[in-house]
Amino acid sequence: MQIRADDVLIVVDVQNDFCPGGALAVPEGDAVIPAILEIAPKFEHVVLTQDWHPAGHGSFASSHQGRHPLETVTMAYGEQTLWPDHCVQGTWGAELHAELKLPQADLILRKGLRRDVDSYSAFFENDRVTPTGLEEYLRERGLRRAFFAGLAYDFCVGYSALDARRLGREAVVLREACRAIDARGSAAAMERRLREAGVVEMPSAL
Ligand code: VGL
Ligand code: ZN
Repeated sequence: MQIRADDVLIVVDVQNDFCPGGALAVPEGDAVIPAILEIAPKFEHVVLTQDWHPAGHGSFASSHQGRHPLETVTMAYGEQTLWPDHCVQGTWGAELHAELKLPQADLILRKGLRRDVDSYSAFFENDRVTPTGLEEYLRERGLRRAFFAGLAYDFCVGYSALDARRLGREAVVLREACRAIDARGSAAAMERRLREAGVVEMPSAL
């Protein structure tokens, strides 16, 4: 696929906590890094996202008495999966992985800042209506097709790509530059949703 000047690569949540040794380690999470470093130079525009929660965030199982990671709770906006404490603002786990050297990136977008609303998608919080500002940013800068890589395929990458389609964008997931948490079949479920939404899946080789 020919990359154009108005394409953007969105690198989702390649942070210490999602890599081996982190609080919410995605299997082989760090394996996305060489793949991303290989494809990023083909893009004129790169945006990085960073899961960035306050301590005591509502998506943490520890914030709900007697509840455990991967259980679900009902929040004001609907069902929310619970996670171990992760990507707490200012901690090592929240830092972008040191090997993800992308100094050319246009923007680092932080999400999940509000205690009572999680944000998987880079575009909207989990209430599906509160914007993160990314759509406005891309529009103002004239960026159109969105390519996705990073962590985790079945959560933040997948929901970001679904929202890009919902916003009328072409969306491409670079599958080999992603890894999944795959809790209870979530990777296969996301693959189906992406296909139904018209998201294109490609290997990372562009
Ligand atoms: C993510 C679960 C909780 C992700 C973030 O980046 O996919 N997953 N927070
Ligand atoms: Zn999170």
